[in-house]
Amino acid sequence: MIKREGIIAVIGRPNVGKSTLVNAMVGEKVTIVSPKPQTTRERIYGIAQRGDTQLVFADTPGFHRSRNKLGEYMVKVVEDSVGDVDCVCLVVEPVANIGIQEESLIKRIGRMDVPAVLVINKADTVNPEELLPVIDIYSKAYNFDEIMPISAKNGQGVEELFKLLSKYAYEGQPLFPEDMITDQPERKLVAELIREKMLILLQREVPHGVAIEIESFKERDDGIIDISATIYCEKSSHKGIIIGKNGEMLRKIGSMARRDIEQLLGSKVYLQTWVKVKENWRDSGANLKTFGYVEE
Ligand SMILES: Nc1nc2c(ncn2[C@@H]2O[C@H](COP(=O)(O)OP(=O)(O)OP(=O)(O)O)[C@@H](O)[C@H]2O)c(=O)[nH]1
Ligand SMILES: [Mg+2]
Repeated sequence: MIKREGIIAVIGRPNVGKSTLVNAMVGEKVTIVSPKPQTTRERIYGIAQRGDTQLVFADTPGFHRSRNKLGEYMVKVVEDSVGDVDCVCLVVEPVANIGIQEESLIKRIGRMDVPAVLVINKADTVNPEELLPVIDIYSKAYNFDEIMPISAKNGQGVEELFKLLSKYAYEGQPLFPEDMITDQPERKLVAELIREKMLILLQREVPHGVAIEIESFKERDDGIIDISATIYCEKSSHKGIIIGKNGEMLRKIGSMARRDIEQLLGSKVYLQTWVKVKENWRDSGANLKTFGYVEE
């Protein structure tokens, strides 16, 4: 029985491992991960439970200097996510240097006067003694309530971090039903898995200019789920790259995504994908709205 609940905002520059951390807390993949910065575009709740405590982790887009309307939206999501939570986790790389993104986020945390935990992620990539100067520089920059090195990827320190964050939970009813792992609808998770494969397989700007719309999602009598998805990209040259020679790239994206979607839905999936161009949609307010990138 859940007796304690809390909301934890997970913030940081792009690519530090925020989504990897949220997935590790939940124990399932609720938010996509890729080696490219600016993977996450929205606030995504990952719901994690241990014992009598439910912690709702708000994954957020990486904080960066926005270059288009989508970027502005992403930055706004981060800024908004710091309000009204029980604790903020600032996730950083294990480097003894505070970048402008971190500086700006620390200022924001200071203004909100919310409990703040510094999470030094990717501890698996450095020697333990290399963490000391990182801890030192950050503890001089801000009075963090706790500082904790972890590896979200291999799980090191993740359970300890949950325990530590439980301190900021309150007695009360769970915010979400106990069997729920995310606030994201199935269609959205499916669209995100397709986008994840594109971030993994495609280079440079191409995957960043992609938005996915699920056109249909139907279960057949034999249990197979038919999904049809349209991939919108920003330029016709991008469309060619996404489809690839003889359709090879699109097939690869489709089959990688399908495997993950089948695992997510627990049934066989038939996935059809279409590619369309919507010129510079990332700078069009109307298009952002169509793709669901709107402020609540
Ligand atoms: N070695 C190592 N790599 C990690 C760790 N955590 C995450 N990564 C890798 O770092 C990359 C970025 O991870 P994400 O979880 O997508 O990072 P993010 O902060 O959510 O990125 P954005 O959504 O773009 O802001 C991926 O390639 C991860 O596999 C870690 O603890 N150790
Ligand atoms: Mg992310």
